[in-house]
Amino acid sequence: MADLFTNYIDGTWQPAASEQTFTSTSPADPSDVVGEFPASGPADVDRAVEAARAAFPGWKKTPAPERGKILRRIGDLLTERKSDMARAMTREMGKTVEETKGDVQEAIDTAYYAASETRRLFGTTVPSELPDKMNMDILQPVGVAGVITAWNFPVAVPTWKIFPALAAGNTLVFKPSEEAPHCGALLTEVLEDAGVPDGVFNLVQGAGKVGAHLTEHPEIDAMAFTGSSEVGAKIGAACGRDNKKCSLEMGGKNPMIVMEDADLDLALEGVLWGAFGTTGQRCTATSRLICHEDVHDAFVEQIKDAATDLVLGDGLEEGVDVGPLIKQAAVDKVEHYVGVGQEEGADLVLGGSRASGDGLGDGFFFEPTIFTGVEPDMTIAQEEIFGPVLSVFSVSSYEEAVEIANDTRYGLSSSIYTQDVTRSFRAMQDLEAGITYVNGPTIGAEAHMPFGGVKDTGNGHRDGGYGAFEFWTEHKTVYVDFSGRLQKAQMDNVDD
Ligand code: UN1
Repeated sequence: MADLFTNYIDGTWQPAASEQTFTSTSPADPSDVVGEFPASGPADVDRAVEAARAAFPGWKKTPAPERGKILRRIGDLLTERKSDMARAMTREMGKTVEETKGDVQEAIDTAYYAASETRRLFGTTVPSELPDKMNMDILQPVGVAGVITAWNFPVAVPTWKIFPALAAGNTLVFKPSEEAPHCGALLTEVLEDAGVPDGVFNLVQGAGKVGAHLTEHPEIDAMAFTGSSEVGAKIGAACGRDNKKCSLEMGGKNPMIVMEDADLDLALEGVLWGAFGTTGQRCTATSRLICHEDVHDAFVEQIKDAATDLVLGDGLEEGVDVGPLIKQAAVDKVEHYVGVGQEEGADLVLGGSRASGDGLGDGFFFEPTIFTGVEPDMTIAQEEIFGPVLSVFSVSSYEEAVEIANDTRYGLSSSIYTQDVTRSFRAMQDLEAGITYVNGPTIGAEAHMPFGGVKDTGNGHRDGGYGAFEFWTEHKTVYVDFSGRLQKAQMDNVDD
């Protein structure tokens, strides 16, 4: 019998009202059943939102540093449970244990960071234009929020939203990806055990329709989402219609530029990690390599050799570099793009197929794949593949490299390898992306820095660090008049 998991609403673990469930299995071995999870419906969402609404006034009133104490306990518990959680995460979503440990560590860093911010939720005081009057701008929570996240960073990315939101005094309903419900449950247990008050944080498992109902619920004030641009656009449209605050973190087609003066050994390590780490299933994955023609051929050979040596397998096993894709549909999608790449005339120089063989069983493994001769108008140059596929371009100048780098609807991360300080500073300004790495790959976000993208990747908000607090707070402007008389701004004290 598979383990049976429940939702967490108002401090109580409870099944879906319908008592329906869905199954989560391991992508490395689809016959390994992780558990049965509640296939929630509108009734469950309604209960969770009601609980969050009821808990909001008390949580808002709780002094922020008291909220911070709970966040610190969350960080402590995550630290204690890091290894066990990492193994459970790898089992459910596939990336290597080293990576899932990093994922939990990102959550730990975010917990302590958010806790420290609870003593620094600075407002401002500003001189009034009138005498005996004081102006202030104080920060208040937004209210009751929905959080919907993807499965690829099943603990870190939810916490980028949840921890700052809680620190700032918001109450939440969390719907994790239906591909990683166990990870969502484990995170919720940590919050419960750390003493987050009943109703302040609620977990509702299920598929996209749960998210849609949450988004459209009239008692929801804000939505924070990480996932595909298609789903994000729908959430954004619904929030726009209902005047809800909305933060969207979506796709990427992240370029790494390697100039002729780059340290190629360093760039090699970077491109392997950027393109094939997490099996390419990151919104920050290095999916385009834009290489100067002087080093292109030699560098591509180096990448091919090194990528051939990457060990595919169950992420729970020692020595494995690349885990499986998340599900059969992901294999189909990557295969589709490999076919389109070939039809459109790119050269498949490595991989391109589902991997099977020794120790791989029925897992959704895919060979590290490289295309050269990619042109900007090709599909594999433009669309997010979310798999271990690297599209390589050859360019003759920095200007051409930047033009290609920017020629996409997305704008999440970007990178340049060069030893030239002038060129690297130009790239920081020229690359149209929310994040630019110099001499590092397109992945490697730190918890206290804003994270997010421009163009179709986002809608102007940031996760992570102080960027997240800008989303999770509202400005309250306060005027205190101690003159004892009616003073009229714009009319008193103004020369004719
Ligand atoms: C994502 O792919 O959704 O910097 C986030 C990074 C990771 C986060 C990726 N820490 O790439």
